[in-house]
Amino acid sequence: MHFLTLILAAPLLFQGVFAQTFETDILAAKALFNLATYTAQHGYPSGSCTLQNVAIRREWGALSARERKDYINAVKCLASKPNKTPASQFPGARNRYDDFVATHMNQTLSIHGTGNFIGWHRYFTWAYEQALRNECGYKGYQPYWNWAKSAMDPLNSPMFDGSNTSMSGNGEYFFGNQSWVGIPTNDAPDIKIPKGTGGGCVRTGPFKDWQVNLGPVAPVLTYVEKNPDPSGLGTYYNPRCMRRDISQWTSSRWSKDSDISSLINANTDIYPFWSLLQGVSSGYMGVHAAGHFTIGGDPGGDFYTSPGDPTFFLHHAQVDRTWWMWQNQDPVHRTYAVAGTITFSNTPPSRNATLDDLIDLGVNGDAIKLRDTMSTLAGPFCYVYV
Ligand SMILES: [Cu+2]
Repeated sequence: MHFLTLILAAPLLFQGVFAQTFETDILAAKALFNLATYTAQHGYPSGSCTLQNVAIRREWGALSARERKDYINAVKCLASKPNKTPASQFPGARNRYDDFVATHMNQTLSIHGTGNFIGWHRYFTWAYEQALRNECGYKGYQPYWNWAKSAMDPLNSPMFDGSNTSMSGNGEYFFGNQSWVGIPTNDAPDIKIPKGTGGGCVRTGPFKDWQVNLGPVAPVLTYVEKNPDPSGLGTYYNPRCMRRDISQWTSSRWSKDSDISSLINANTDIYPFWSLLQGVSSGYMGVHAAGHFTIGGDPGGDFYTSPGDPTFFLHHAQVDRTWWMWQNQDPVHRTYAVAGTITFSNTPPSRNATLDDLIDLGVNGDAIKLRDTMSTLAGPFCYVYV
């Protein structure tokens, strides 16, 4: 598709209720337009990736039923292939999907609340997309979950409605002994998310028999036992069902269209954008945290093990899209902007992250520099969002 056609057609690619995502749709179209202008003036940042051959990542609800099934089948295929992670490191990693969970668990404290947070997760999500394509014959690209589309009613959205073209639905109702989930922790809650209508095993949709093998390390559900690994790193084989407690309470407060657009529009410097995007502070949840806690459960709500729920990658594609939209409102000044240090929330205090810092995905990808993750048209990447 020619690039200008793409810009003009972009609004038509959004199915569902247009008004729910109007402001961010405009920001995404503007990002594409600015990127076209930028590359026309400055040339392409890498030789081989152009806006004529670029991959286009689309929203889950905008994919056809066939396309969604192809994606689902590729995810299941990955979970049926042998792992590459050595048993000496992660004895519980039993398949190729677990390799991605293990990589994230291994590095949790050096890739969150850090300067490499958004770049690391961009590269991680891309490496997962490549594994689906190269190892499981998937022909599409990584879809994203636009939180705004489902913010008011996630349980009836194409993502979570439990149909055979969804990413499976809520967990079964399970009361347990818990009436709320504490964020950031149950012991020291800044926000208390009231219990939803799930909390038990996911028993609808394509992932109703999905087996979680690793973790939990930091379970938000008090009735889910921690992984038996005495090191606390959650590496032992711990097969269990996937649980969710999908939270409309969370999504309707913090991941609406206006929450995303104001994050982008109100923060022209990288530091506040990066900081507000991510986490939790004084009763406020950034869109990144809000997406994770809209899904909740085990492993979805676990800081370390969250990639064990396959919606992780659709969520992080939208985190990446949010960054991409922010970058490309002003590509000249924002593409290579970095904020943050190299330790989680700068604890213990550490130096600032730099573009020369290495990002390593273990068995899932070569080490590259943070610089190489900054443009979706350079480094290993060649994609845009609509
Ligand atoms: Cu993460």
